[in-house]
Amino acid sequence: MARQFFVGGNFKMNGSVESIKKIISYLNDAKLDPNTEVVIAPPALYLLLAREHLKPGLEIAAQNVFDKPNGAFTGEISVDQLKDSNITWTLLGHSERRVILQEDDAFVAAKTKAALDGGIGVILCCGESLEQRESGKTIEVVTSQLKAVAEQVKDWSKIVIAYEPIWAIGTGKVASTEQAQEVHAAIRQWLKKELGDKTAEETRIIYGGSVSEKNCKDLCKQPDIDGFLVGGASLKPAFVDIINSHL
Ligand code: G2H
Repeated sequence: MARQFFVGGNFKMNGSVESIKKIISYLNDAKLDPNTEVVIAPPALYLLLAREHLKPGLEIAAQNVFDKPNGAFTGEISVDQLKDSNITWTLLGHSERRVILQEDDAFVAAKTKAALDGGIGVILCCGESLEQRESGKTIEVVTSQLKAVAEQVKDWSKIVIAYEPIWAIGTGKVASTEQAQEVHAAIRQWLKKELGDKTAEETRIIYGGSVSEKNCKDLCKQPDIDGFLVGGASLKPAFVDIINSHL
């Protein structure tokens, strides 16, 4: 079965009530490729607003979720609270959280397991720094980030892997189609070896890092690129062109 194209919009810590409503009404009115699965990730404060205004069929992701059930965890949001609010996905392991908030592989894995156990889909981010790329460690870094999750999670059917080279995030420096395809193919090989043919065949591996309406067309032609995680451009009308990159 062909993998369904998946485009996520990561708003990061951007937006206001007004601007998020505006982006959503633009998406609601746009003609979107019906074969693309679309998920937007506004800041936590605006998740309910987004769910209230976004049309059915388009889904919403949190940018993070905690690995413990409801309780005394100031500042965190639980899987149950996401479900209660009709939020069906979460991003996890974004490099901005790994680097700035110092989240390690084990914590990302624990949160992934908690989300999946509670029925929330996970857009699981991985990626290497420029220094790691230049020292030839890209595949080793990316697969060790994924291995931490594989140690706790055997069913990957609700995981979408987002490969996001850190050096390409928000820099305007996109990985070349060859560089991206090479890592995506290596991730698929790793899935095959560690989790079997079916998981390797069916898991979506999307690319993130300065994706724009200009570079998406070439990237999406690569055999192992199954969609995009879009940051800056998801706040602009160009997001629709990226969703429709196959048309
Ligand atoms: C990578 C990406 C979205 P941008 O972080 O996750 O952001 O498209 O701005 O590089």
